[in-house]
Amino acid sequence: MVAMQNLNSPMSLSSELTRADLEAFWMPFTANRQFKDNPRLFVSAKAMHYTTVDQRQVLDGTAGLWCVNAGHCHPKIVEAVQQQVATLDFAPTFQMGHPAAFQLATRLATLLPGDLNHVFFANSGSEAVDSALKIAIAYHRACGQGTRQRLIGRERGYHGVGFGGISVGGIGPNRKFFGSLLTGVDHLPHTHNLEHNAFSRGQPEWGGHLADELERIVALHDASNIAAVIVEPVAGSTGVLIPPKGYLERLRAICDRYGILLIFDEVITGFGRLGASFAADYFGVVPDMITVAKGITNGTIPMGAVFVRQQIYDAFMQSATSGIELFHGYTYSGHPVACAAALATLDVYEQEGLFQRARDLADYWEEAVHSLKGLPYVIDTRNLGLVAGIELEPIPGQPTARAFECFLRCYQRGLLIRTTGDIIALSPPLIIEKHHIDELFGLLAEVIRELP
Ligand code: PXG
Repeated sequence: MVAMQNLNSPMSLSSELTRADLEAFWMPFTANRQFKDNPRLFVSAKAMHYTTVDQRQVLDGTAGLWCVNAGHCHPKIVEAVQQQVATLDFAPTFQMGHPAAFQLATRLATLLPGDLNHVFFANSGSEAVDSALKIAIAYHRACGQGTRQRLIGRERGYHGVGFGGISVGGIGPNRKFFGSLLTGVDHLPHTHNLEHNAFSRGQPEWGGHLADELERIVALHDASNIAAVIVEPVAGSTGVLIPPKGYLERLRAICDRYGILLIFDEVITGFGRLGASFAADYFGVVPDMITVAKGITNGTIPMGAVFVRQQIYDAFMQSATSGIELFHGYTYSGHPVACAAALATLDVYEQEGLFQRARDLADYWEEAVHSLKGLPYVIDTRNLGLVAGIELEPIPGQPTARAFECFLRCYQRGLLIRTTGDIIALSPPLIIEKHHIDELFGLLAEVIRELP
């Protein structure tokens, strides 16, 4: 038995785990062999910090994976989960129900923009996205427009890992290993352009016209064949791509012109990340559906959801002759423990004014982000709400290596960042204080300066 302290890992000193103990878990989106040779393990968390297995504090610059908006182990959420699991551990929502699912949907409806007022529950962002795509196609059929089946995503879009999500998604490696995917999918061009927009503060000036590419796709296929367009209002996973001014408005206008549904995937922008309930509110552009996950339960219990407009729900209720209107759902749709977590999370967001807090801190955050301009290898800094992207010049012939080295060094120095390609993405819990922001960017600047 090889004790972890004998491995080449300064982070595993107090672990009881052996190298062999790490073998069975096939880790998601991870370089398994590399990680297991040099593991990084968290054992607890509180508010803004993780504690590592060797009892070091790590400042959370990423809210876990964009989900812990109210900070870690919030006592009110912990208590709500504990109570619920001891009271009603599970109840089916197929032809049965329990109060918390209805309460949560009603509560969410009050938070939603426009006439989005119905909620379909799933368990992850991926499931929420696949649900939304299925609802879009079935909706048009219910309206007597069953030829509208094509789906339009965007290059560099991330919509989870279901077959629907990777089909409309625009990330090469997420697609190339998995066969023919969904048919009938087109992609808008992405909007990222350093030549025009490097070091933009907030929304970039250049690129609104890229939404007009949708007109080209409509001309090619005819609107009568197109069901929906899905985009992240701010793309997260591919490196914090902020929508150019006017872009989302133009997408909305074109969708309206041709009767195409517009879906915002707000899995990372939902629940306060930009300083408003949803990106739809922040940008003042109301889509026909919104997909969420992550922050809906503060990351505590898995949950995803699709929010739909009144007219979409009505189309199903009016068209079905009788019986089940939508042949879709998950065993855990509206799981009681997830509902309890979400209700408590919404209470905390409201009582602590966290969305407003994010809005109030956004200027301070922006200054801190752009203070990195001029450091070695930094070719772009960008920000919106409490999100930042810092793009590093790749090492020639070794894309991703420089940012990953930065990630490892930050972790060793007590800071959790997230990297994608050669881009650092930051999205802290919304409870972050100014001194944490100073600490975060101070550490990051030091690490970047010391990069080989
Ligand atoms: N849509 C969007 C916009 C997302 O960001 C999903 C769907 C899928 O959610 P699930 O719950 O199925 O994972 C996501 C997930 C990162 C990172 O570092 C982002 C996500 C997941 C893991 C890492 O950017 N987003």
